Amino acid sequence: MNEKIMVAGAGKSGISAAKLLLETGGTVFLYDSNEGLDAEALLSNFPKDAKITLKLGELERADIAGIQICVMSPGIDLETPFVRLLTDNKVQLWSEIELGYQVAKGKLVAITGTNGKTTTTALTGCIMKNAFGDAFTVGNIGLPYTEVALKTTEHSVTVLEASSFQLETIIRFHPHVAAITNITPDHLNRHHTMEQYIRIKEEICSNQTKEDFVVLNYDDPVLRTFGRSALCPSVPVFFSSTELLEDGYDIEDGVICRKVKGKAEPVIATKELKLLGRHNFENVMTAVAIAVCMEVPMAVIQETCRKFEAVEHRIEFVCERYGVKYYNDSKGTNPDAAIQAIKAMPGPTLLIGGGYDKGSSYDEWIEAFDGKVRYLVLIGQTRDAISDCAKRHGFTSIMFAEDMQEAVKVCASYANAGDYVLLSPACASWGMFPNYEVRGKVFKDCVRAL
Ligand code: UMA
Repeated sequence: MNEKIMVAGAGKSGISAAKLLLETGGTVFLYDSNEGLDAEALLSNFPKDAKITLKLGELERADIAGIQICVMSPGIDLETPFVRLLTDNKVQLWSEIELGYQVAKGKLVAITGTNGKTTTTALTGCIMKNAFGDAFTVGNIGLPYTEVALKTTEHSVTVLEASSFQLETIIRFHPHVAAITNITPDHLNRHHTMEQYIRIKEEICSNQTKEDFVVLNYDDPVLRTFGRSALCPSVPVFFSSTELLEDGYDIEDGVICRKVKGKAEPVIATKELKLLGRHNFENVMTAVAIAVCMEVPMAVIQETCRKFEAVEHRIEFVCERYGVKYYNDSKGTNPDAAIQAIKAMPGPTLLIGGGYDKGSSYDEWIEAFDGKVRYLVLIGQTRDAISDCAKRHGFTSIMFAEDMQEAVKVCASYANAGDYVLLSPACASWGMFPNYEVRGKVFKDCVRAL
């Protein structure tokens, strides 16, 4: 890449992309619309003599003279005026994962979907590491693809979590195995319509051929139709947690099975897994299906699934105290995610909820309690709104706490042996914590101090 390439956005993706371009002999024009950023701190990421120029604030036509490619950070909306300026001037937009793909070697697995993609990516990454050794886990999960692309060899396997933002500007990006876990409404403020959001998710297979595979959720009508249509360019592999399939992956009498022409090969019993809940069994089926497509021996798949623990802050088991099991689901920052967590609890639960007000409706979450929640302990700005909503649904076992420490103490004193305590707030953490990670860590510290 010995031409001058623009990189838009100076966050994680932009810095990694710029470093990669410089290392491959390119010249970089790094741009960020936020003029409040510290230019010196940003430039300290690169060697002093690096061929890089930085511009913060408004992008002008003169800035992009001679530029033909712009590597986009995922957080940049394509309708932003500076992006229009680029496309009006025939600058080709490359997703950061497109740049990673064009430089990386070896085989690529890419996973997208509205929910479950991080857990599926983490589990698939572990399976690939155990099977092939030379494996990387990258993408929306937190480590940009461009950060590792130059370290890959033709023997490497890279497992990438792809968000709709990253898929919007791919060109040649071509995973050998792709997966779409499910599609439900999300990010519609950026993609506008469900049709558009679905189209972008399905882009993950756009460069695949009949030599490739796409793992799809049979229970999702959109994905079932897609897999069976001429629009799907690769071989579809279905999984279902609700129906028995002739071919694919399903759950028979609590055992995840691989089905070939109706014949079942047991893979793993769901009770052997450390992950809880039907949605997690779907994530495991997706990872197993991907691994089989990648020709990983079944024994390696089974062993890895058995040992795999939840991703931090997603229905993460913390510890057991006096017969009570504590789970941290601080990533349950919206009612949909919190519904999955409460459904996953196997018995009576004391639930800690509440936080920053995003204007969500809590009705479906309260309905999902389904007789399982013994006490609801509320913290944060939304506690009155949630309490009012719960009462409207006839749920009155509610207590308020001033902070996390008090909430954990209340739960510990009201819980009986055999109960579960779950932090799954259905709200963002802001107001009480800087982010959901800190909220989850504080919860775990309070629990471990009991
Ligand atoms: N920026 C502009 N102009 C704009 C918008 C943003 O210049 O119009 C600049 C900002 O000023 C900032 C930079 O772009 O300096 C931020 O870029 P970014 O938002 O793309 O963030 P990164 O740090 O590069 O992180 C991104 C992903 N962020 C988003 O998609 C919003 C991370 O996913 C991902 O882990 C990381 O790349 C590595 O691949 C986060 C996320 O929230 C976790 N993802 C969404 C989700 O999971 O729902 C999609």
